[in-house]
Amino acid sequence: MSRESGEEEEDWIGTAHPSDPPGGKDSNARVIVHLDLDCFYAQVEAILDPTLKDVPFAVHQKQFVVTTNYAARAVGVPKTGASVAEVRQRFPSLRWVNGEDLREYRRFSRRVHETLLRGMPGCPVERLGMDENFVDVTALAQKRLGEGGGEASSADSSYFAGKIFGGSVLDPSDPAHCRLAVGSRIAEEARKLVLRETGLTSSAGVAGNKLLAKLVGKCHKPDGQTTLLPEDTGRIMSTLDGARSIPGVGSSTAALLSERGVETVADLQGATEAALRGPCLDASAARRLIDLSLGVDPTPVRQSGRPKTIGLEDRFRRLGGREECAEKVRWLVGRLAALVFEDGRMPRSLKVTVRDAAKEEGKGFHRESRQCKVSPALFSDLRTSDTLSERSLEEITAACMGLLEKAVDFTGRFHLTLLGVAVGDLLETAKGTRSIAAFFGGGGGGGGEKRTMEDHSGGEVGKRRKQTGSTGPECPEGWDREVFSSLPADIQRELLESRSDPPAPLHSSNKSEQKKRGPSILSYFSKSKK
Ligand code: TTP
Ligand code: MG
Repeated sequence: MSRESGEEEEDWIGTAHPSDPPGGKDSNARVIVHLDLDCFYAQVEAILDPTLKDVPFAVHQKQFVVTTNYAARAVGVPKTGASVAEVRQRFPSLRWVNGEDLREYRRFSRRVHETLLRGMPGCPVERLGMDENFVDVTALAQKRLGEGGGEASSADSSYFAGKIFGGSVLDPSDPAHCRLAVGSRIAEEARKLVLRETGLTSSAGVAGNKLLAKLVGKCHKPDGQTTLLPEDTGRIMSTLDGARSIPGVGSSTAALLSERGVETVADLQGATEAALRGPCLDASAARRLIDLSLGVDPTPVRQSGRPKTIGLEDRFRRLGGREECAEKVRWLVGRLAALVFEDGRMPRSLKVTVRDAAKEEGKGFHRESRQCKVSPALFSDLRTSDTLSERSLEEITAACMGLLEKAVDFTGRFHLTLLGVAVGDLLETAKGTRSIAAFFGGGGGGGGEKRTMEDHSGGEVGKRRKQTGSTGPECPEGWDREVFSSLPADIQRELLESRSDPPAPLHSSNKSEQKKRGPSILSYFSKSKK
């Protein structure tokens, strides 16, 4: 199954920010909405092919089911994870759609995020994976309460949009109840807006923090929403069993907890910071874990910016050997190229992630990453298309294999079940909004085509851009003339003024060498080995 990196269950443990309020001081004054799209990939597929509407079908990637629509779930088809062969055998008349091309999913995902941003001005919107968003609607709810939404304070439970967790009732004299009641109406408006703008239904949870909003949102799916009143926090937490069922506790954290004898949410609730502290788990992480098990989550909704890395990974039962790995890496790099082109920034580092089951042996998931600096010149093909030339593909694949060999001993015992490639250290191109294509191909004076995050036309991918020459200064000896001449004149001059540093190597994992050089813009001009 291939998913974009970062989509996988994340450990939230590390995401608390030093400036966040300390654990234990959860604020029930907040109103947080968690919005999750219903059977996301399946809904997108049914929009693209209306003959799928209301017909039971499954979306698969290779031999695994990644999601099924609700018509299929109603007849017992599992939601995700089952093998295609097994499901085919049990449900011979089920329709199938290949979900390996993620482009449309990403496009819809972006549109949903942008719709929420536009529709709820002043509310931070944080995107989590492809189909989830948190929205902090506290200020909006407060404003509405002050503006006549104060009607909530004289209303009954029917004022709530959707359901209230556990059938609890509104106490109109409780300000937290009134805020959440108004929040439930805002959540309903948000869901209607997303449906109108994108055609996608969603489900929502409304609560005083992110953790609780995410948990309660699962209660009425699809196309439903649920609000959690603060006094029901203990009740909802007691519905969880294994520690891993706490949103934010990923597989590695669960493995660390298990080493300390903590298996369930109840175990964690009864644990002390001192008992949890140890290798890979410091005091603040221990505190945070205990807080999460009690439904306490002070982390703010952070407005999502552009991702820090772009990557994708693929899973397998087993990868045979070096050659097979190289083939997979090559395939991943080819797909990564389209994402980089679409994003528009210039990568300056390359990362490979691997999961080696041979190193697990009861120690939980073993993921390892290796990374190195690269010259953006490696990706210069993407100035005109979303596809790398054979030579660039080979070079990037070779760089990835160099990294992979640092993590995997191909001469010894290994059992690879996951491979991922990603690029990072992404440099915004001129003026911050122009694509890599425009940067390289836009010509003198900065007149290249503009692409911004608002641009979500699927037709962008693969679109060719005109390349015009520059009338700027002469390209210095040893620099990539083609790249240099296609830059705006002001940037050419800037480069010439700062050219005391030698250009960086094409790709190097020598940290001291990189440190000396720093992320100089000159490093773009190291000549590729083509
Ligand atoms: P989910 O939100 O977990 O599932 P869903 O949206 O399909 O269904 P639900 O109505 O229960 O929310 O995941 C979002 C998408 O991510 C899903 O449509 C397909 C993809 N996905 C994978 O590719 N691999 C996986 O293992 C899972 C769980 C999801
Ligand atoms: Mg979903």
